[in-house]
Amino acid sequence: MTISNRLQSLLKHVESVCVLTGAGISAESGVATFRGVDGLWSKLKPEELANFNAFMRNPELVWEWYDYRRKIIHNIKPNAAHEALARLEELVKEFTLVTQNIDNLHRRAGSKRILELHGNIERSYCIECGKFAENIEVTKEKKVPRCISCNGLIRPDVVWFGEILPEGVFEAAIEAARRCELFLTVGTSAVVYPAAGLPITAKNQGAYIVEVNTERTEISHIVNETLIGKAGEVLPCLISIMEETRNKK
Ligand code: BV8
Ligand code: ZN
Repeated sequence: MTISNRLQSLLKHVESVCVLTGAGISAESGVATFRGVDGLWSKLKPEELANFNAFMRNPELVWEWYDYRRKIIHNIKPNAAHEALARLEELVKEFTLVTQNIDNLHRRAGSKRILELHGNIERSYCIECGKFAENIEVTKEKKVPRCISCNGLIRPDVVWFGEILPEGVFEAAIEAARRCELFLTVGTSAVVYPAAGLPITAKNQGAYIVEVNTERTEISHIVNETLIGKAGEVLPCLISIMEETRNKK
């Protein structure tokens, strides 16, 4: 993999990094992406499932879908790309990982400074009293989990289309994008907003934008450098370059 001299020298000195990730970073762990050929959206329309009205119309179908995704996520593990970002966090003074993924794999890989823009499939709460519900079971008998204190409908703690992002999380992501010297966008098609606006925010603040993807995307014409390849191969290479060059004064 060849990288520019600009990126080579940045990897040697950079101390402030912000990373945006999408479903592509979890593909090598076995999580289906959204827009890929056998992606989630090839079978189901986002508006059919990932929005509040669809949930109120048919909570059973929506819970069947999220439970299917939870079961997949419970039987897989983070890959080399997730681990590389956990290592990157240790190598630089200022680091922020902004993810669109709800699969909890960054946390399981050991990343700490994570901003979950679209929530986390491992959490759920009551739509009536807001009480968070622990270890939700979706069974043949109980197809729609109910709140133990008010019997209200329980929903996954994820952001659905048409819903605003969690309080303060997007603001913190904008701040991190504004402050960073190097912005990495990894495994995202950059079509869902406001997440897809973050690389542009960083670019407008003078950061160097590097895209890692198996193909060009909506923002390839905006970024400074696109590294075409699998995140699980490209990111570990970038980390080994940093480890080799940063120790050599
Ligand atoms: C909102 C959680 C206020 C649930 C998700 C401005 C312009 C246009 C539209 C809008 C706009 N502002 C708001 C909207 C509406 C909407 C939107 O963006 N629509 C899109 C479709 C046009 N946004 C919203 O509704 C947001 N809320 O804005 O609220 C508001 C409301 C209304 C109107 C105005 C303001 C909320 C959006 C969040 C929705 N929830 N997920 C769940 O997961 O079930 S979005 C979900 O889809 C993901 O979280 C992610 O964000 C997105 C999927 O994108 P990616 O992760 O990038 O995945 P994708 O499959 O597309 O791409 C994978 C990439 O990886 C590919 O490029 C592939 O080549 C690459 N790849 C594959 N393998 C690898 C790889 N790369 C590297 N290595 C590999 N091995
Ligand atoms: Zn309740």
